[in-house]
Amino acid sequence: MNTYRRHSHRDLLHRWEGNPAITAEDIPFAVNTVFNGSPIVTPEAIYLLIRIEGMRGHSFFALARSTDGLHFTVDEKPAMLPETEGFFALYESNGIEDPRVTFLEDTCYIVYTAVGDFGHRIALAKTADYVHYERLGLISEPGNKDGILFPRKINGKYVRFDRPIGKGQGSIWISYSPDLKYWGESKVVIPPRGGYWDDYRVGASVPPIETPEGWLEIYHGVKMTSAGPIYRIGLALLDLDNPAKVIKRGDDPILSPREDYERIGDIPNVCFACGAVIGDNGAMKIYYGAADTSICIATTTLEELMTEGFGKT
Ligand code: BMA
Repeated sequence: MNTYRRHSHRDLLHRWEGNPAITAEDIPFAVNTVFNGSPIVTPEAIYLLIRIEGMRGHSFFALARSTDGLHFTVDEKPAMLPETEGFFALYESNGIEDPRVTFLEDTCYIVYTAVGDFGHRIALAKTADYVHYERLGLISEPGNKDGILFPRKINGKYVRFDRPIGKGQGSIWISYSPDLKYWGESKVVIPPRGGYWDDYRVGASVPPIETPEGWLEIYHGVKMTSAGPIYRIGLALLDLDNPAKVIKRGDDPILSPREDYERIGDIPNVCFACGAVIGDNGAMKIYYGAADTSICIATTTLEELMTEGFGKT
């Protein structure tokens, strides 16, 4: 049993009182919803690369700008639209979703989900100015999403998490690459747990955070109920040299849908993180999509996650 008692007496994370931080009303053009944003931290600003679902139903990305990581202004024009010509067009015909940003060897990479008539694929892009995005490749076949790059090579190889679907179930897998193009040595790392809050599907949410004790992965877990899925946020700690090895996993979620903005929306009962910002003192802001309808912020510290997020066991 975890020992923490917060806000609702049930969540470790602290919801920002200004939630929801970004809604469709904050987008300077007509959109259906905005959710699932990933932060880009530079010396000048904290940007959020956000997923917007347009009126037609296809998603794309826009850049939101901030100086405090809390109050954002969204650019007048989208930052990255689904490709309509060339190789990517066929695989992005239904949109691009859920960007996850990782700085790796001084390059800002974005792993996102390309959605086409053949299904969901993981794609890789990079940006130098956060306004222009260069596609590097589609790095999985269909049936895969929640791709995330580790922020450094491990044992000389690039490392990623992803979430292929097998037998209807979704587990977090790891793969390795010499060049960010060809991936292999794939194996399952974090499967769903029978009967738990994450018993149906799990996926990596926030790019792994390096701590002295291991890679901290903030992931999402789905429980399927008779009223539909519930998306919650939880923790796992992985070995620094061998991130395929789970050191421990929190028994309880650290954030569950409880507020109206998490309960009510296009997809109810969703807290779905895509990134976090960590200050020098370990203060954290976790950005999460709420009910696939807005972007919200939850705060904590690295110490709080490490000392209380895994319970007593
Ligand atoms: C996941 C992704 C997310 C979405 C979530 C909840 O599978 O598609 O984009 O926020 O479902 O609907």
